[in-house]
Amino acid sequence: KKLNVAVVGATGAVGQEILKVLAEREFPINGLKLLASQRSAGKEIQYQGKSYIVEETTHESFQGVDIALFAGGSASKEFARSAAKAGCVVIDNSSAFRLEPDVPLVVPEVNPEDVKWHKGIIANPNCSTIQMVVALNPLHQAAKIKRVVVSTYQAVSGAGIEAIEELTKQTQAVLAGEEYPPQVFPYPIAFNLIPHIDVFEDMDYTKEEWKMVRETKKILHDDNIAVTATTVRVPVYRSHSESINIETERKLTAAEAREILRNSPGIIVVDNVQEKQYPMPLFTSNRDEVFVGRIREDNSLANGLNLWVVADQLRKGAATNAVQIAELLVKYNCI
Ligand code: 11C
Repeated sequence: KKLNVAVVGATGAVGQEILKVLAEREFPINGLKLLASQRSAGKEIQYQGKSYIVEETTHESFQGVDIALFAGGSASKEFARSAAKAGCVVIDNSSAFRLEPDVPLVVPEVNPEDVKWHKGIIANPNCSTIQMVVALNPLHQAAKIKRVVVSTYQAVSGAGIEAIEELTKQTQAVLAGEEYPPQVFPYPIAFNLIPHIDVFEDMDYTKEEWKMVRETKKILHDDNIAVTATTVRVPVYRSHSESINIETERKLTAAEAREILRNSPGIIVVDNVQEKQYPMPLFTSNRDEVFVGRIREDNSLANGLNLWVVADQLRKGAATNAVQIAELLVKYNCI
């Protein structure tokens, strides 16, 4: 069966990637509607050789739509509930509904069955959470993770198209000895790191850090996993990297962990230090898999492991995960 699909936020960094992934995976589309804010309405976008005009999103946009993929941002709060009421299934990439009890939060490699109990909205987790849980779930199943300590190195494209331009122009300006005042980020990102993503909340953690804590528990169905995070913006265009330390109930050797991860869905292990092989953001972009390397036993802990996890956050962290959820809806016949 072919479906009527809407993409909300079609002109943004994630929206553009959603269109690419839908085409690549040959998602069965009957009609395609491209929606965005008033500012982007009227723009022309090509999809599989056909030209589409972007329309302004309204509460009436979703009549006759089977699946609406929301790229994220403020449109979700405004339109997702009314889209669901109009009878379509919303796959939402914003943070608005992720922790709502009536909204499944799904990573297809981890908790695919959760799509079955949707009530009109399914949430796509935060990008840095997705790549972490893809890597952690197989280890959690094998040895039960008690605690996670994660530090992220997040690419500028996580903050949208304007942020990509800010990194380029600011780098050029610095090299030319000129000033380029920050607009998207609170400080210059060129030749710098900023340990601050999104707004500060409880206990001086950022919202991005709390997302990693709370979303991980919901996706893994385990409120007992202790998670603490430090999230950092780095001058990289694309692909988030994460240094992850875990403590498990049962001891896992590095060799065992490597073997488990090699046999798990959506993961590529790149871990041969003799040959200088480890994942890096420059080489994981435009890929759908989560890359894991630097797998080592924690020398300071009886049952601890260190991992280095890198993935294209616009693809697996957003667009690909959302399209995989759409594929699950088709597979489980729950549209
Ligand atoms: C970033 N993780 O890299 C953010 C972007 O909750 O979906 C994604 C925000 C979200 O800036």
